[in-house]
Amino acid sequence: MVKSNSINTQSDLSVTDPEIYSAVSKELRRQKEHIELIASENYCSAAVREATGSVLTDKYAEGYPGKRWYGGCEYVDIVEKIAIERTCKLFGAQYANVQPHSGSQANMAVMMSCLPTGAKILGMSLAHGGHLTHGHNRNFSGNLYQVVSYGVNKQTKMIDYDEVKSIAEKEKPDMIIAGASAYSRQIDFKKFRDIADATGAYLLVDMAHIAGLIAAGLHPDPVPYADFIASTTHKTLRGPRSGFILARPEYGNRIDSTVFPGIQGGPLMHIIAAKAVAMKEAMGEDFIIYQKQVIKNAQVMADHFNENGVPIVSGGTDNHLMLLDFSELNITGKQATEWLAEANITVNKNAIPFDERGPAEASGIRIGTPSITSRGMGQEDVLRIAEWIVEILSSRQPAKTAKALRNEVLALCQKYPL
Ligand code: DSN
Repeated sequence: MVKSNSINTQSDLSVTDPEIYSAVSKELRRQKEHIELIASENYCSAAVREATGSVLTDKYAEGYPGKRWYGGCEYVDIVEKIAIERTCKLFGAQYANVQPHSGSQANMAVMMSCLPTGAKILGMSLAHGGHLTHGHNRNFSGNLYQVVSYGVNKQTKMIDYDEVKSIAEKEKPDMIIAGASAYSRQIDFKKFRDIADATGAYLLVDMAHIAGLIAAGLHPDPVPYADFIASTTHKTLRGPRSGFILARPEYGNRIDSTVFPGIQGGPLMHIIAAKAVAMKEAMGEDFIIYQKQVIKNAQVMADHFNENGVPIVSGGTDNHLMLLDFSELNITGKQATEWLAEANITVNKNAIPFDERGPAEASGIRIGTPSITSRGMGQEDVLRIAEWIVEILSSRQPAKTAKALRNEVLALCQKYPL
């Protein structure tokens, strides 16, 4: 018999907390019945999810394997050591810290490990595809540091490395950040390294979006060039929602002490276990096949948009995402997001480089293929999705057209169950 003061570990969420159970169930149904095109999302495996729901959530383990502030860490030590070893092996790195709770915390730990307050950072501007943590004025990075930004070339909409170099020569930043959240072209990390060397800056690569492509050898590798690499684990890498850091080994101690006790307390050991599982999955042949299909699917969609009056920023994609450019169309990103939602197609509005609209309306949407590819969709399926999107965006009555297409979307979702 369960004593009244003991926790029932067998409890069913639907019984213990029907309100939360109901919201979780509805989210599962939403995921099953919608085509997910948010470029930063993915579906992790059942094994990754099992680890995130494991008893490791109960364990405090401040410190690092073998050097904890709490007793009883013998099993979580095994988990964290495996996670570190696998992360290093997967990316060919010599040092990894798997404790950051997110990509933002990973970036914060890197910057705070080597930059004094007031140092200067040079990152890609958010308006051109960068990230909040690369120097936005409402983020810690923009508050703690002096910020200078680079963007994309007005004609090509690609990073202009000569321009990055001339900004770096003029501004002499202490750190250059390479990496983006809405940029569809390969990033040349060697060129960034050369610029950092010529100007005496650290090079931080934020590979959050493309970590899975890099792990599969389908995007140039930042490891030989970067001083530090920060990443999330849940985008193309298809792990749990979290982050990690790679660095040259000489920076390891500084990073470790900045993550804990510098900016975080107890690590989330259940999530670290799930990261270890995801790294193992990413070492398999299937993972490479998956990532190839992610890129192929993105290129099929981009070609269809380009050929049917909805241009892609920079003309195409080399990775898992693309930005649709509405600057010459009479629609906004906000409208498109709402219309597509009527067809159970989920995207996010996104500013495009040199956008004349504000970010709340935006002149584009960002589309990514990691999630639909995880469902098993191939080129024919994604072409159909691109056709639906064009049909909706070019309709005189977009919301009505979208609603009329919803049953076809549902049928495709049913064909590829989660
Ligand atoms: N919010 C993520 C994205 O959507 O790209 C970046 O952190």
